[in-house]
Amino acid sequence: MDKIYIEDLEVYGYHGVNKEEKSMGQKFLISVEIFTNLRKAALEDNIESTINYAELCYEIEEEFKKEKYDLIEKAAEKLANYILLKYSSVERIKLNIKKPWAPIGKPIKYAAVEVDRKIHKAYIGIGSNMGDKKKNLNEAIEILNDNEFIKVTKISKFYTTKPVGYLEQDDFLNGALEIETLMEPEELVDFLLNVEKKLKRERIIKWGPRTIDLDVLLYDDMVSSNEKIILPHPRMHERMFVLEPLNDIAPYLIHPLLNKRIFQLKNILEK
Ligand code: PH2
Ligand code: MG
Ligand code: MG
Repeated sequence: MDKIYIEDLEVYGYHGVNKEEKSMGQKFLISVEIFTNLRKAALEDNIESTINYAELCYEIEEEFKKEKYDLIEKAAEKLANYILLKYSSVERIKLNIKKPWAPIGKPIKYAAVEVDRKIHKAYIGIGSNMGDKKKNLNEAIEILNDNEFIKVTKISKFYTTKPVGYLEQDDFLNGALEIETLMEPEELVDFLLNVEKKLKRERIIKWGPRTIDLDVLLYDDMVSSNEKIILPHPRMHERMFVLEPLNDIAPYLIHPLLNKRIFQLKNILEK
């Protein structure tokens, strides 16, 4: 992958645990490695087709000085997120912050942190079978979009579906979403649980009625089986109420374990 580098941009800032660091400030050195495709800019020789590193330096300085944090970890995370969200052409960023004057009473060249971040693409199954179902789905989508670390990039049609599993309940309205997110899978699950709570979902019967259900179906091409999240969703390929809406927004997406595209899984299940 192509990259743009900025090395050791000097910025005077006020991050630090000690109160003198916050009042007097000190020198920081900020480096970024920006993973982005440079071919278009190279072919066109046009500054509009790339990220202007001069502008970027000014933006980094301004963003870095906006707040005072205790930790350079926090400052690095904030800056990396800011750049990823601002520039959609950035696929990944490594951002390094050095503190050459770190007041630790020992001679060091510098103390530093580096974060390595990228935007992830995930697919979410949404469903509701209580109250105003359509309103519940739309409210959930709005809450997702309002989160600074999530952008809803595609929304499927909504489908009325018969309950699967526990049958003594009302029909569902189901859909699927594509999102871009800076959250890690576990964070995303926690966040979705909170949205469910906010929309007053009560977990009484397993697979029973719910105002809103938000399930992570796929996250990049990650395969995982940790306690908090199983990826891909272990039952997604058996459920038409998942595959039908997902097929609207990502028919050619490949299920990383079954090695089949969504439209193929849907065809198999229809037979
Ligand atoms: N969700 C379930 C169980 N059964 N049936 C339909 N039709 N739609 C759902 O979203 C659904 C279900 C558990 O999450
Ligand atoms: Mg579910
Ligand atoms: Mg669920």
